[in-house]
Amino acid sequence: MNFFEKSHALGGLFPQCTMCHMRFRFALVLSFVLFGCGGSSSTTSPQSSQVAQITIENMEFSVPDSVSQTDHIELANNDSVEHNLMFMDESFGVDVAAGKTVALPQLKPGKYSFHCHIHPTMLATLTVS
Ligand SMILES: [Cu+2]
Repeated sequence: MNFFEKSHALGGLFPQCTMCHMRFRFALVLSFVLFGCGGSSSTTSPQSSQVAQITIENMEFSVPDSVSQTDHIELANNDSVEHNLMFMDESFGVDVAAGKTVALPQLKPGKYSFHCHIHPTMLATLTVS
């Protein structure tokens, strides 16, 4: 496709015609604006939240180093016996059956010490930032 054919297809019969050029430029600007709008709407996506998992294996809690208050916190029991996670102040507690995973509520920043009330020697602390 040579220049004349390209101009003909995009703008009009006469590539030298200023009206054709203006129309072509207007179409370019219009499509840029439309694409621009589409792009900006996809960049305003909400903040992403991650999954932070506390695991239980061999009668021990394994806690992630840092958990954000926006994270979805899960408790996964990889043992073959039932466990539990209970805050030391007993404000929250949840049982987790063998091989199961349960969701925990989102937590405000702070340090949360907890234990398994079935096996009181299982102790851990979760830090939420
Ligand atoms: Cu336990």
